[in-house]
Amino acid sequence: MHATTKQTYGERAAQHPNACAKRMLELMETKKSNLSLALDVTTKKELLEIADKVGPYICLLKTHIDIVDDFDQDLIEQLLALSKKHNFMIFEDRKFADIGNTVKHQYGNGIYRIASWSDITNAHGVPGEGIITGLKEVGLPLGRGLLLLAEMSSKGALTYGEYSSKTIEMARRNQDFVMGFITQRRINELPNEDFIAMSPGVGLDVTGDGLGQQYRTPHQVIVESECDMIIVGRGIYGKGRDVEAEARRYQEAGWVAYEERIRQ
Ligand code: 5BU
Repeated sequence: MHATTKQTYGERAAQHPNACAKRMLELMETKKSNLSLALDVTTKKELLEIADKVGPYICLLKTHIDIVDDFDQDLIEQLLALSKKHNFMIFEDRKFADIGNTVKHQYGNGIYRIASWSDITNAHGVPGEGIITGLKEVGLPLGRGLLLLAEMSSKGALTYGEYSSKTIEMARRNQDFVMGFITQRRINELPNEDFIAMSPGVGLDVTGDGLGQQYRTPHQVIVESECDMIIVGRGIYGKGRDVEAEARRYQEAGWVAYEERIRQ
């Protein structure tokens, strides 16, 4: 077991050198939530309604802003207001994957201006370290944080072995901006390192979605794989589900698993 796995989120926050990671861990501790909602809906109305319902239970709202048909600046303003009302951070799951100069503009410009509102975003290591340098130029002055994609949840993903190890090395060299990983298991940490491990592909009722997604339970993710945060989408807002009841259920499951882990 890694050293940070046994520490509380609060203990880790107190000594974390990365400002965005520190804020994230503090929020998880005070709100008693390691649940992130992956809100993949395609209308502004649904996005805002579900975010308002689930807000009290989550520490992080994960968006795919480019799938919203009626996106406008008002959506961003309302989303930011909800993040203040319910005290959650925002993570645009943009998965940048181009050269430094291009991602810099994709992050800061265009109609979405992601860096202006999203606390956290993420990137693939495929293009090499320039992708971090480019994103950092825009994000670091704004106090933003970056996650690298170390491992994906989908069947047949190519993110393993040497690819994942090299991604981790890139993160190590950029700890001022890289705050953690999207991963299926906690990454081996060196002493004095603390990367937040966030894991998508979480569900309590089904094991897949017929399109390659693979689900594990909060217990598998938090206790067995030693990740810090569960990212749950359709398990909460899928067809016929009581959104609020499901959010509460996943928050509890994630927190119970975390308490079991730090007691070990
Ligand atoms: P779901 O409805 O719980 O399956 O949604 C999972 C979300 O996490 C969805 O927004 C994906 O884009 C995202 N995701 C993922 O499922 N697997 C990964 O490896 C990565 C992101 Br990276």
